[in-house]
Amino acid sequence: MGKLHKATARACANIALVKYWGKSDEKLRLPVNSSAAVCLDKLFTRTTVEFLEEVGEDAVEIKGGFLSEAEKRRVSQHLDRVRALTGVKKRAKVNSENSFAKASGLASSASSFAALSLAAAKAAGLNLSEKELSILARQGSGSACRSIPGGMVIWQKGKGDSSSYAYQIFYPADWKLRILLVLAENAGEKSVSSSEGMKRALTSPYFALALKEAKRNVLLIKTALSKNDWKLFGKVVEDECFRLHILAMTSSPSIVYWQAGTLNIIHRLLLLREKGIVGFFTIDAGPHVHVVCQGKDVAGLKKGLAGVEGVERIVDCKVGGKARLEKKHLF
Ligand code: 2P0
Repeated sequence: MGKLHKATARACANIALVKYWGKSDEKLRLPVNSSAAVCLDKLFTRTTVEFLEEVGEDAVEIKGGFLSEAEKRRVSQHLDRVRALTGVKKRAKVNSENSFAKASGLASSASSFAALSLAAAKAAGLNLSEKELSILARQGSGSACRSIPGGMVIWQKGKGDSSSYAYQIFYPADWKLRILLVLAENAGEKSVSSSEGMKRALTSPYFALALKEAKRNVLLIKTALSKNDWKLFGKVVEDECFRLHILAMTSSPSIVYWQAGTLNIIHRLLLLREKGIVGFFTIDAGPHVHVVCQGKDVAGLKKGLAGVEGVERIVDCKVGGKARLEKKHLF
């Protein structure tokens, strides 16, 4: 066991290009299919962890936010995983801050559990490899495993706990990839959590077909990246967006994550595309639209999307880096 000390980590959120929407093992958070994602530099979480001398309850806080008892318990359970790896019995103090609002489909659990995993492992004196960290983060929240390597990533489904993790993959540099996060109005806190949504996905009559499509789309996106095929890349991204939302809408009870603004944004993007301004849409478990585009189209897209009804604001992201330790602590 290494020396205990205070540690702070920072991790980016990520937006799925091939979606994770169903588990084969809920406890270990093993997915039914491999997925792909890209990390977002403007959306990140910073977390400080310190294992204190005394025993008792963990003290978990989020700056400028509120955590329910269930959320605090989920953090404690994650700290238990780190304690089990090290033999550390002490309770921890955890402080976190997000660069963005929690929930409403902004993938805060991905950046949160990635930052928590790195900070807690370091604070407990563990030096884990990127793969080991990705596995640990996955156990806390599935999509968090993709925030560990950073960049463009594949989360391979694997055959079990030790082979289900994310790794970085190449994407063509000449795309100068950007992600415009177009925030839709009336988001609020999302009504159905991703974990619940994934359970319900199994009730959709289209589940088996959707799973087959997901497997095909992972292969197709790898092909698009290796062959520098932007059009194919975009086709897969949008097909995957619809795949998730078809599953959600046809679950029992059904889930509709979209708001009026969501559909307005899609239609405007299709119109702009006809004029040669290309941005591909993808939507997570919320109403906001992530527009994946090349650097050359950013100005045209921002201008074209600005006046759309139901749009709150646009966050212009570059591809985010890997989870890393920071010297400045939150307490
Ligand atoms: C994804 N989402 O691939 C999909 C698409 C949201 C929509 O992964 O239950 O918070 O903690 O493993 O990782 C969000 O789900 O779910 C998610 P848990 P998680 O990004």
